[in-house]
Amino acid sequence: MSVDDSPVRLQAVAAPDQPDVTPDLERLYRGFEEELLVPLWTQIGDLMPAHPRSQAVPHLWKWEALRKLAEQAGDLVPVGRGGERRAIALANPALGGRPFATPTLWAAIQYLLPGEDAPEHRHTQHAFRFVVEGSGVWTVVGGDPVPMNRGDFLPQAGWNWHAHHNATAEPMAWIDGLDIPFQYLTETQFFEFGRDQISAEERDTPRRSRSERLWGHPGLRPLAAQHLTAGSPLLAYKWEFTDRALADQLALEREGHGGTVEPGHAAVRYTNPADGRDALPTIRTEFHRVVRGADTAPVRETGSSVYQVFDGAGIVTVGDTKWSVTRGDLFVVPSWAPFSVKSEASSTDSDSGALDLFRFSDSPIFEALQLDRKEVAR
Ligand code: GTQ
Ligand code: FE2
Repeated sequence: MSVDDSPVRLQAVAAPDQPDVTPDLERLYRGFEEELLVPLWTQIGDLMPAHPRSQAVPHLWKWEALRKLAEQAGDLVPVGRGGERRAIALANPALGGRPFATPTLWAAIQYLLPGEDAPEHRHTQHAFRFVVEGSGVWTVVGGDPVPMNRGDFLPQAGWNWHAHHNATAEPMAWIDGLDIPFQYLTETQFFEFGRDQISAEERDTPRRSRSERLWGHPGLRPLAAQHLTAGSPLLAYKWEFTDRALADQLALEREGHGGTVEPGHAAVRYTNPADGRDALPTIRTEFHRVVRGADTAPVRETGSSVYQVFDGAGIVTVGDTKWSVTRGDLFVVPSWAPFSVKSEASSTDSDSGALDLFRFSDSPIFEALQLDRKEVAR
């Protein structure tokens, strides 16, 4: 990730721990170049830094700007076979113009007009949807139509067939998160087109998916269910449950029974009800609520995150960068960059009085490889 694509041009340099720059040394370095060899001593600072030095930079995308451009794309760009999705990705300004929010994570706004279908396909990339506003689209995963409403989180592990279907008279926007950059870098991707049209039954618009009816009961595992595929069998985590979990944590804290990660900061992780692990194999997903006036301790972690403001407003600090954020805004926290927030009222918000943040990260990858590290300053 930190190795750039241009061939290495070896420079003999004068430095205290380096040999004198002589014609012999120059010849040695030209010899290395001809044989495509690179000596460690010229690269060690970049290849083996004392701590992660991310190529990605902190960056903020304002929801209003994204939404407006997605609407324009809706007017001008059809959705169909080939392009597959009207999804517009966040491109970190330090990642060479690639559609990568971070070195491992894809984040995009997707937009579907009334009556439109995004055709069926499947891929090894693990994915999710998160809804910050609107409703009316059903994502059909493995033949199961799953409604999408504000606050809902919908994981969809790799290799599941999926299509999206707008069954209402309103356009809808939502965000997608995928591990596209990670699989691009590790060269592990497969992709297949599905049917051009989904069936009439798959165009159903139930209030709850079959997956929720089977797996969506806290602490109750269906005995009949075989769950053999990767990732969560529960295809939607509805807002009412997330909201209640966070409200309960804060109420417990007020009553003196703990429950929060730090004062005024409630948080949950979306987990797989079949095994208690992350809802997706490569992507961790969380929801954080910081009550108005509270701030969080600066944290830095290996691996990168993308956040979306779900509600409220506040000040976000990532390393030396500070932003005012409001509903829908998306921002990136690079590996090992210290991150903290302060929940503050803004002139425009009309909310519950807390800063609500949806977060996704690549932590499961690094936990599996025992490369996870975390420091909390406070
Ligand atoms: O909705 O299936 O943003 O396959 C990128 C790739 C969305 C999707 C994206 C995808 C999808
Ligand atoms: Fe897809």
